Amino acid sequence: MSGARLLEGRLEARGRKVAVIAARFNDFIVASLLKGAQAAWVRHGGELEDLLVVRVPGAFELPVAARKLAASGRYDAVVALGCVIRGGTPHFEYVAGECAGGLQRAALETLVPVIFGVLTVETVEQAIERAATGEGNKGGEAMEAALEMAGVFAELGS
Ligand code: INI
Repeated sequence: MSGARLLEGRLEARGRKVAVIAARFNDFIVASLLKGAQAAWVRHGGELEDLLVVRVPGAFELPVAARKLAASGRYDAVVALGCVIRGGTPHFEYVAGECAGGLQRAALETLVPVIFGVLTVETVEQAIERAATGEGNKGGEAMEAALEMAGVFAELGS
């Protein structure tokens, strides 16, 4: 709509404080998501030394760690990375559902953007596709969502 005031977050890592939490479960996938997130951080001007990476056992533990980091007041955004494969567990609904709901609650309760970089897929093949190097890596997309939200919130102020 013409004339409307538009507020958008720029993809800029300089000066931003971001924490990444990465589940260790399915690490053969999550390690690639983490690489994608780190590459996006650097691509947008960040220094790797300025990025905090926290490891937790599995996707189920991501929300509590996200809540703690977000509530600390030290981060502009938190990125949660994990991988839940339906074929791999009868717990899929519990793990994936609680993880998604818990991450959203962490964001709403703290008003710090918490980004859902968790693959919830049917098969290992789908997970590999979404964690591949380069464009389409969901870890990279999650980092860009974090930077965009951090930028929007910086513009909105407190
Ligand atoms: N954790 C995952 O991150 N992905 C999975 O696919 C998964 N499966 O298959 O169960 C999984 N389970 C572990 C869970 O997240 C917790 O770490 C564990 O239950 C301890 O609380």
